[in-house]
Amino acid sequence: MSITYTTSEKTNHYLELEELYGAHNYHPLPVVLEKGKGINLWDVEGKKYMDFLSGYSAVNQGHCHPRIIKALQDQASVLTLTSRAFHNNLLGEYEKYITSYFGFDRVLPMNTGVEGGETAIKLARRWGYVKKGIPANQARIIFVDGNFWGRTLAAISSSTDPSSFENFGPFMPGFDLVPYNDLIALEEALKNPCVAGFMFEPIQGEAGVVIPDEGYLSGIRSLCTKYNVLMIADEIQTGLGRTGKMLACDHENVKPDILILGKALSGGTMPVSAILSSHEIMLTIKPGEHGSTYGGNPLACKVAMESLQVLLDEKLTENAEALGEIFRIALNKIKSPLIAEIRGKGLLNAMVIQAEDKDAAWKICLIMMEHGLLAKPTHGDKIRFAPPLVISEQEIMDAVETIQKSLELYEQHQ
Ligand code: IF1
Repeated sequence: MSITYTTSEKTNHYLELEELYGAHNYHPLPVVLEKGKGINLWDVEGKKYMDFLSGYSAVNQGHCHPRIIKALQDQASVLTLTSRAFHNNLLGEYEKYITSYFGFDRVLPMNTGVEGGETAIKLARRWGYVKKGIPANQARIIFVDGNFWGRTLAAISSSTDPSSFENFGPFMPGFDLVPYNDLIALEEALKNPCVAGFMFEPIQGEAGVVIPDEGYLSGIRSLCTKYNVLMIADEIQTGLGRTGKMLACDHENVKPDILILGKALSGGTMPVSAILSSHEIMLTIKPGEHGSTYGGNPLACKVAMESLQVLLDEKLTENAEALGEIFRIALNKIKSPLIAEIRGKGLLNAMVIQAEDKDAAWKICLIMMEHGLLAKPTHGDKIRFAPPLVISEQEIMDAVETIQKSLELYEQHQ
């Protein structure tokens, strides 16, 4: 079967430019977007879509949120970057704001999510040497199978996905893996006195929205405390309201030793990440020992404060929780042999597709695109549904109708 989608000359022009001049490190849907507002995107033909990817959860507050854009524009015309060679008038204010927002002592600002992860690992190693007493260069960090935390050499060194790491070696030493959702295996690994940290996603995103059993997060907390290992929660994708709590760790009321945030920290306007921790841990890094040209720049500080305040003022976490329930109930009512499973928390959801055709999920995404809904398959057979948290109940129901219709159309073509 071939799914036909029509791309006009205008769209083809943009596709061709990327085909000819860009690195081929992505395989996007053939849609060229030029405008966004709230949950909607528009392509260069003027066609309107519902965005069910949200820039991989960076646009929780909705595209071009007026308050975030205003903060960005206002600050952009006053001061954007000083470097950390000098102080700026917003860094301290932002540090106070974000630490009290999340209940941590201190913050270290970076830019991309993966830099947040790198920073967390450096900090855990440092803490391991100077506080836990791990012998020089022996520190180990434990990760879980199926983890995803970015594309740098360190990040791919912990990856179990060959498409992430193959032919990019040699890899970073000092990393170990345990199965996800397995506290017994974790305890075995933590017994090694050289372990400084355990880094994990409370819900695995890239792996296909994998939700651990209840008790996993609180189990991690107790084991990390028991073995004096830092609990490092990567909430870059799951944090900031996405799963129906401000942090996914809040589902089990646990507080990690190091919290990593990114993505929606800027509402999709610029790369802003941060790690939060205690005095004791954070102050093991001394002046000159870590940093970034753009980290903590005044523009990012302003935008991050506004992005966080919008989450609270518009009760987006509560909306994610309520509409996530409604969304999954409605999806579960769809009678389709193509659906193997629907799972998710809040507005981070996935539909697992079962079909002989291994490209079924991709083709269903193309049909949904034709009908005005943008979503992307992950790991072949899963479709992630993660709209901006500003979505309304009516829009959720419209989306479910489009999803249902698209599944039917795919079946009819078989
Ligand atoms: C790509 C998925 C999402 C992340 C977690 C750190 C980072 C990410 C939990 C790094 C990034 C992205 C990057 C994007 C695909 C993507 C993704 F499909 F892999 F699963 F979000 F859904 N920790 N996630 O999910 O953050 O450095 O990119 O700012 O194409 O690599 P970054």
